[in-house]
Amino acid sequence: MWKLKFGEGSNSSPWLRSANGHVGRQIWEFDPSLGSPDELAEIEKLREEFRDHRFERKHSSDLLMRLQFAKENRSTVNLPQVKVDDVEDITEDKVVNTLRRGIGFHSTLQADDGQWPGDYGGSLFLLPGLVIALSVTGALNTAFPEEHKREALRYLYNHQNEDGGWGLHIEGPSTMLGSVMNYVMLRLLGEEAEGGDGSMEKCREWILSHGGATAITSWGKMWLSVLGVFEWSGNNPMLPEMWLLPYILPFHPGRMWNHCRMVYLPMSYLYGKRFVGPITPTVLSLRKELYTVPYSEIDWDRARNECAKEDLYYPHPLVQDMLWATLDKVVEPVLMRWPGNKLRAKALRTVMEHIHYEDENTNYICLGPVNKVLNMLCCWVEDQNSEAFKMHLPRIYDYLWIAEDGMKMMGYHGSQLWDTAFALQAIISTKLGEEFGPTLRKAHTYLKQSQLLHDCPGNLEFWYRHISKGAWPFSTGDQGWPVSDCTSEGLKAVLLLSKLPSEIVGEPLDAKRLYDAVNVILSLQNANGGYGTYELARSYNWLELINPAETFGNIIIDYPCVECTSAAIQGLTEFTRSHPVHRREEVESCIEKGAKFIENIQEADGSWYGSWGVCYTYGTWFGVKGLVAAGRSSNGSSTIRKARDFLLSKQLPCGGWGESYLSCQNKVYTNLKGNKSHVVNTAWALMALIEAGQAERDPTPLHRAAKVLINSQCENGDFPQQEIMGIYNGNCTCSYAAYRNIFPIWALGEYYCHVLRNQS
Ligand code: LAN
Repeated sequence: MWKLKFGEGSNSSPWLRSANGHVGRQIWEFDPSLGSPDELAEIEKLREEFRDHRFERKHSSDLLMRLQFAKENRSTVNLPQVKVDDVEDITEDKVVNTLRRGIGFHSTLQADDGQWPGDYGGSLFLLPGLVIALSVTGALNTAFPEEHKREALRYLYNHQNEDGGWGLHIEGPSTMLGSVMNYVMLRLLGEEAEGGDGSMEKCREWILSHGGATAITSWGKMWLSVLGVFEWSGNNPMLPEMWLLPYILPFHPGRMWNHCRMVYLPMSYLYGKRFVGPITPTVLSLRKELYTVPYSEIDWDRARNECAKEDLYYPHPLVQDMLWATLDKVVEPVLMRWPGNKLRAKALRTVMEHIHYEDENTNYICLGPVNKVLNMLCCWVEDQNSEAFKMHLPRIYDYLWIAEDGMKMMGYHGSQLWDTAFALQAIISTKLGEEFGPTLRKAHTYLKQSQLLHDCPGNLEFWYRHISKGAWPFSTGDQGWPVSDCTSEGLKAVLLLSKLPSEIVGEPLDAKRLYDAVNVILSLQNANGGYGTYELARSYNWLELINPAETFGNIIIDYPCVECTSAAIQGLTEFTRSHPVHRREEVESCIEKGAKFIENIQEADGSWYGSWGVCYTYGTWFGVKGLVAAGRSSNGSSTIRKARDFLLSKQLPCGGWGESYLSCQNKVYTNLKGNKSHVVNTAWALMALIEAGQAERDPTPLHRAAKVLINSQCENGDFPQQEIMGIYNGNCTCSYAAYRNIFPIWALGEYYCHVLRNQS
């Protein structure tokens, strides 16, 4: 049976390293000796249910983890489920009962190290990259024993669309990237071209009828080239020499968004080396299976700029195509020959230095799933027996997650810190926190143990790194990348805890460490007042012109967004309440500049566009919350009134809100199919309306929203998993498995304290 383990796990490896005792590490292990026949049958049932409904319900409900925890941790709350028939039925008792059951249940999902583990899957282009890398390095069979393979296959077949292809993510329509990558992965895992009960053939038909694999996006071209089923000459140049250019140039890679920079870093190494894995019979066969014309007749120069229309989210502007053509025809030939190749060798050494720096400073977890796998491959290409490659291998499992739909690769190696900071705020908002002392105390410990205490080593400028000391990461201390809003949410959470009795929640964080967090937040404000994700915006918006990734928008620089700016304002205002004098002027001016930025980016209809969650309900919750924290109110500010009217105009007849990920893609508010409501959107909208002063105006819409949340709660205190709610780069989604618990609790907590209790 599969078991979720924490810390080192049971197969500890001499190559596995941690700076804080592996706090927050979550990995699934298979142990054939575990599981009674009943338990195994129960799991099988969950899997079958998923498979039977896979076309209607694309999102798994993280049931394997929940089953495991249900066996291990008993909830201390034992209350009957409540339902309300109409809004007059809502009483304080019923809300408190719902909250106690909700928190009681959510507490059972907390790991011993204090964080909330969970599924962070959803994107479908990640696992194939890992399988390709493992396959070319010859590590596939050892890294993926039978059970892993079986779960990977289960996942793939569960998420194949009815038309035979795969999307970019679990809810998306078929794309060339998703289809080709997942098809190739199935073949590498041993599936025959005619296997899978017709599934393989159906996928091939999809691929061939949409132009064949030459129409895959640039990232796919790179992966296929590594595997040997695409020619490097069919790729646009990714010059490692970019890293040798002077930093003053606006397009220097050191100025790019860290996720973009860290992905193109190893890609430029593989491109610069023209690395190709061993040409196996499967590779030769794939060359025949994936194209509409014989491999030897493919026009690779044309292929450089081909892209299926299904994949096109950010089409290349003409100047970009001209740029790539020049680099390809003029610059690259010089760098491939003497004396240009001397420069190439130097550039490759520099790139490798940066790769090792990233690996070392993240304990081989790396910034994200894409650069993790690419860095691992580069370490192997540099030296097949390298220690670096061995250090990478055990960290693969940090990214793999098992649920009833199979084994997936996650978009990060978890959202541990993020979920913990939110869960704490949710529980504390209910004013029932003290009943859940042990939960709060453990989570508090997690926050303390995960704060980053040092900057990265060496000259930060040389490594293009911002300061880290005092920041919180998104996941674990070992991963170690500071994130602006994680720092703000972490700071808010520890400040709220510091107001509760320390006998219950543990000692508060040292003031010195709060100051360090504040220092990080102050340092991350851009000149326009806004906040991006990890770093300052280091270049201009127009640089997006050279974004070569057709499937992702806004990747070139670290764009400021409403969420991160609002979080910074909230963190700082909370801080000034308890520490009114520390760097007072800077803090005040930072808050004011942040608020102005938020006002400036409000949409004409009163909403805000959320970049990292779906979408206008998420953005608007942050927009309103940030402005209210900065002292604006609905009486004084038309901005907030407009936001309130916007949200009210989107409330569904049932009283809830349900927003589709398509909102983000199309930048138009879009209801979920069938105008269904969603507990997470409903919670965000309810909280935003409460902040916006709706209770004093007319509480009826709030009662109606609360009714939806109360009635959605399941018998065991859980809430249902509905459509996917995480988003990135405009076009791809990811799962936040804990949101369905956290946000209904939080919203009902606010509703209970600020609407119901105020009324009576
Ligand atoms: C994340 C995950 C965390 C997330 C929040 C902190 C929630 C957000 O408020 C700020 C942005 C951030 C840090 C974020 C940015 C984009 C990420 C890293 C991801 C959504 C997880 C995966 C995604 C990453 C870019 C995926 C790899 C693909 C590329 C296009 C490089």
